[in-house]
Amino acid sequence: MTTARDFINGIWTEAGDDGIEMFDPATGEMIGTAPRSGKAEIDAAVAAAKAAFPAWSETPAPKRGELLFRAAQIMERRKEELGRLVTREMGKVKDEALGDVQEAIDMAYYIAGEGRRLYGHTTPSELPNKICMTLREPIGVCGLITPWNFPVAIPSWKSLPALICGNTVVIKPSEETGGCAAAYVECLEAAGLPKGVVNIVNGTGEEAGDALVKHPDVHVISMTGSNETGRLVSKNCAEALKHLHVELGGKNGIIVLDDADLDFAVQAILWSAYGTSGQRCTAGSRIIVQAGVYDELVEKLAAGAKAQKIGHGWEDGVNVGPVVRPSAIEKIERYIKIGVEEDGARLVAGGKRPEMTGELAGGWYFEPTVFADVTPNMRIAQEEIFGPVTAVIKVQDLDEAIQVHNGTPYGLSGAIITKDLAASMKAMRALKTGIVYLHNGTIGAEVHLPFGGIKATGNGHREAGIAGIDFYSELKTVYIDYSGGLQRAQIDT
Ligand code: UN1
Repeated sequence: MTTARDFINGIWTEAGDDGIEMFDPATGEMIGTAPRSGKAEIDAAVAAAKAAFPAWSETPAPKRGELLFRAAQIMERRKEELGRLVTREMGKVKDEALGDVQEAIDMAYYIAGEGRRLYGHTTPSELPNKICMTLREPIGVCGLITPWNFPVAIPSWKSLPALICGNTVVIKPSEETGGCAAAYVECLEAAGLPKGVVNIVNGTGEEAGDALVKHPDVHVISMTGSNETGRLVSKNCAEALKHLHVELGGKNGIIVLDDADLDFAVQAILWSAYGTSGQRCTAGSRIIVQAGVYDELVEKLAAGAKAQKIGHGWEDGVNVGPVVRPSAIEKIERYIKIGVEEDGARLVAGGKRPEMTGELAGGWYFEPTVFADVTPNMRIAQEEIFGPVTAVIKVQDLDEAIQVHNGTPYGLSGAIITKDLAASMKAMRALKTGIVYLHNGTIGAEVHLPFGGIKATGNGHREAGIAGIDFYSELKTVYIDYSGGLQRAQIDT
C-alpha cells in the first residue's frame, strides 16, 4: 500500500526515524509514519514549483487538460486501492471511501474539460472601434493545506483547478492521511505531469504548514480545517497580501416541517448526521423540527440512530466507522457531558463508546448520538463537535425554524424537508448558508458547483465549479483600440 511520503521535484522521500506515527482508527494499530518535514523541505518544494511554473503555465490549457484526463483514468483504475487506503488512514466506511475517490475522479474529468474553456468575457466598449475583454492568467505557486476527512477528494478540489489554470502546487496534507495524498499524486505523476508541478510536503501545521503559508514565493493559499487555524493562516497571509481561501467549520441545520414524509426525513438525517461518523464540515448537526411532528420524529430518529451498524469501515453493511483519533473521542465525550450537565438536553440515543470486540476493541468508536429538547443557544447547538452527534430543536413554524437555523456563527450547508413548495422556496432564499438542499439533508456536494460557506465558515471564496477556477486565476482586463487615434474613456463621447 502507498505510504505517506514527500514528493519534491519528482523525487519521493519516506519518513526518517523521527516520522509522525500514523494509526488505523478501526483498530488503533500503528500503520506507518509520515515524514516530519519542515522549513527546509518546504523551501525545496516551493523552489521546485517555482522552477516548473514558466513551462507549465505556457503549456496550452487543453494540453494540461489532457494530462488531467489521463490522471482521472488512472484514478479510476486504482479506485478500490485508493478507497482502501482512505478507510485505513481515517476510518470512513467503504461506500464513502470509494465516494471520496470518485469525487477526485469527477473533479479530474470535469477540470480536464475546463482546459478547453477557461473563459473570459468580451464586451462592447463605450467608444467606437474599440473592444474589451478579460483573459485568465495563472498566479504562481499555490500552497494547499488539506484535511483528513476527505483525504483524496479535497486535495483534488484544490490542486486540479489550480493546475488547469497553469499554476504549480505544494500540498501539505494532514498528518493522518499522507498516504492518501501520495496515492493521489502518484496518479498525477503517472499521467505525465512534469516534475515540480505538483509537490507534497508532510509534517505538522506548526512547522510545514506555517513555513508554506509564510514562504514569500507562495502567492496563493487554500486551506480547509479548523476556525482557529483559519484565523491564524489568514493573519499570516494578510502580511504578504496573498490570495487566500479558507474553508472552516459548520453547524448545519436540517428543517423538518409538519407535512414532511418522516421516514424519508429520518433517512436523510441519519445520512447527514452519521455519514463519515459526523466528521464532515457539512454534517447535519442540528435538526430543527416543527412541533406537530416533533415527538414522532425524535422517536424515529433515536430508533434509527440505535440501528446504525458500527464497525470496521471496510466491512459490508457497516454504516458508522470509527472517528479519526483518540482526541476526537475525548472532544465528543466533553460535549456529551456539556449537553447533559450544562445544557440540560435529553440524550435519546448513543452518548458513549460502544463495546467492540476482537481487533476492533482497540479502535476509536462512538455511538451515533441524538440529543432531544435542545434549545437554540445551548453549546451543543452552537459549537462544532465533529463527531456522530446531532441535536434536535423544536420550533412552532417556518419563520421560527429559519430564525433558529440562521442563529449560529457558521453558514456552510442548510436543508429543508417539506412538501410545501412555497415553504421550500422561502427557505431557499432565507437560509444563511453557502449551500442549500431542498428535500434532502446537508451533505452531498457535487464537484461542478461552487462549494463553501458564509459567515464564520469562510472568507467569501468558493472552491470547485467555475468558482474554483476564479480563485486560482488572475483576471487581466484588455482594451483594444483600433480607431487609429486617441480616444479618451469618459471624456470623448
Ligand atoms: C467537507 O466536509 O469538508 O458535500 C467536504 C459533502 C462532501 C464534501 C464535504 N461532498 O458532504
